[in-house]
Amino acid sequence: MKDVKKTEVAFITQNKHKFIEASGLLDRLGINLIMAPLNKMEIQASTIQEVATYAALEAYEHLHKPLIVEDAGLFVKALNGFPGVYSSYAFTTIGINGLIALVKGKKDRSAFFEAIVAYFDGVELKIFSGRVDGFILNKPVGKNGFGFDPIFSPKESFPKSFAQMSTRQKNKLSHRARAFIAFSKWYTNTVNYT
Ligand code: ITT
Repeated sequence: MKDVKKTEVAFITQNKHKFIEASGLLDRLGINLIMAPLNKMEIQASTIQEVATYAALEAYEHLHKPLIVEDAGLFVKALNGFPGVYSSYAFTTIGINGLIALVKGKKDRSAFFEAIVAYFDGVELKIFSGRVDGFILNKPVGKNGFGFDPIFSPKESFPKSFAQMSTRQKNKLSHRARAFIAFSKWYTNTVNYT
């Protein structure tokens, strides 16, 4: 018999858009994600892997339950990967228009989003990643999503931006969906439901 409680995993995030994207996806895969809006400890580090790992271990000290932390960033080739690990800070300071200004005149508009999902249950620490390649648009388009969605177009759907997609459409391509799908494959194969 399935123990339903064992399929519950807390998602430490204050970003409801991230939660909606991830929970919609995992729900269909049989995992019940619960939003836990704890203040995620974000260390200064040079990679999103380090940020997510540290935050997951730290969050467990407060929650004592299986949990996920996800850290994501937008990496722009012409800016040597900026904003990358500083994406949240860049979004709240220079914002979308500031990023457009930085890439103005650059021939190479390629960029990628990467998401790291860090799972920790007190014993096992597992890291999963997902990436989507695309381009920075000249101007914001679309009203859906969050963050840099209006200026990022995945190469599979160019020139449509993430902000012109429904959550379901974004989940077919996004860095977050890819990282969470990798997590769900491992989780459903590994965690003992009996
Ligand atoms: P939590 O730490 O509470 O989970 P956050 O919004 O701070 O939420 P991140 O640190 O993972 O999330 O993300 C850093 C920034 O990168 C985020 O604020 C957005 O501006 C941007 N970002 C991440 N994923 C994105 C996506 O799917 N679409 C657009 N922008 C995204």
